[in-house]
Amino acid sequence: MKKELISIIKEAGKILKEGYFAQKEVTFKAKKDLVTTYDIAIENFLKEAFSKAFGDFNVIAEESDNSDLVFNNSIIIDPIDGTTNFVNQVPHTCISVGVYKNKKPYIGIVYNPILDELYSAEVSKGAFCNGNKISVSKDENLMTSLLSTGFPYTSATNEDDLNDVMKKMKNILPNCQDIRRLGSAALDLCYVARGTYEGYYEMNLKAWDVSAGMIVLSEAGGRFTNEKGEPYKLFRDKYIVATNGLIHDSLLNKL
Ligand code: LIP
Repeated sequence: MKKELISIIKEAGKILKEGYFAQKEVTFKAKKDLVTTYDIAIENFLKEAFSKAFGDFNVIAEESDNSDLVFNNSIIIDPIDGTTNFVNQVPHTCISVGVYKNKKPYIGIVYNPILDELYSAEVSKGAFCNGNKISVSKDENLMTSLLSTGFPYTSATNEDDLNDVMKKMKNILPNCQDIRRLGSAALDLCYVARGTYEGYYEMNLKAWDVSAGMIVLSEAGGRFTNEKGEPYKLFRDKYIVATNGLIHDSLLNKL
């Protein structure tokens, strides 16, 4: 299944790459939440190809009405993760596809066609970037850790969320090497998986933002939980905290 998934996602990557350099029609789903005709085109392409190739799975996708779908044997798609980057030609943008069997992680693929980086993982078979095995960093010290985070779209409308972002930043920034905000949760998880970042945290993510990156990260030896240190659950948890495992408790303590 993994090989076939990758070849379909690479085809979809051509649409993303074409759109990245083209004039785009942008509409707003919420005050800060963008969508383009390319998000829809990639999603439709993937849904059609996956339904044909993998009939035993339903497809839960960011731009679709998923209300009558049950999460079980499911392919969870984000056609463009990092849409704001895509619109502004910041090359940190990707297609994210997570496959779940009986609600359990199975295969994760994250593809950035602009930088030509394809992250892939199948449970118990390791994590890879462009076919080369990747693993998390060995840094045990929060103070020398490069971290990443993201800011929720609700920062424009929900003062509690905004205050929580600022509070956590104030607790963590003085106690780590530095913090990045590159704008794609799927890629942020892969950057922890490949050892670029020691850790990453963010609130209000949706299942399609993290469904694939979580599988890549755990196959690379990383750990992810909610902010209380409990196993992170798709469709439930407000916060994801993802690390190399070694700094996990220190990061949770500061959050
Ligand atoms: C986005 C992310 C980004 C995060 C936003 C949003 P989209 O996904 O991956 O890093 O901060 O909250 O979820 O909307 O570009 O698919």
